[in-house]
Amino acid sequence: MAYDRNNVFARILRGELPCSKVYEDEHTLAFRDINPLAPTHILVIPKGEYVSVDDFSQNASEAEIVSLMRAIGHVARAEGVVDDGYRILANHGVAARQEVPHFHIHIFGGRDLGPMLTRR
Ligand code: DGP
Repeated sequence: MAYDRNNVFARILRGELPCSKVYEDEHTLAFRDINPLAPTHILVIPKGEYVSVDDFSQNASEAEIVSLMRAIGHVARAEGVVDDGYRILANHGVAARQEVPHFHIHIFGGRDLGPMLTRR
């Protein structure tokens, strides 16, 4: 799947749309989800153009991958959710219902998050 330069996170990265930024470094940006599902709901994204985790894991540089993983830990610690626990999640593709086609990792915390998935 080709990268869509008009997706909302691309527009946030270009400064065309606002975001509530919580962390930024050379390769990574983290900001609050516009529709939070938990008291802490933050999205951590690479600044590079990657459609999803599949694209990122194949094509990102080691520096970009390290930056993203370090950012997750940094944000979780800064939010104070480490002791009580938090969850990270990345949706890829249709079955996972990925909505925004720019790779992002969700960080959820601040409450009991319940089971990982509900059974069907
Ligand atoms: P996913 O289903 O994993 O692609 O989740 C996309 C998330 O992106 C969803 O939780 C809502 C969030 N989101 C969508 N548009 C915006 C936006 O313009 N700003 C922010 N901060 N979050 C957004």
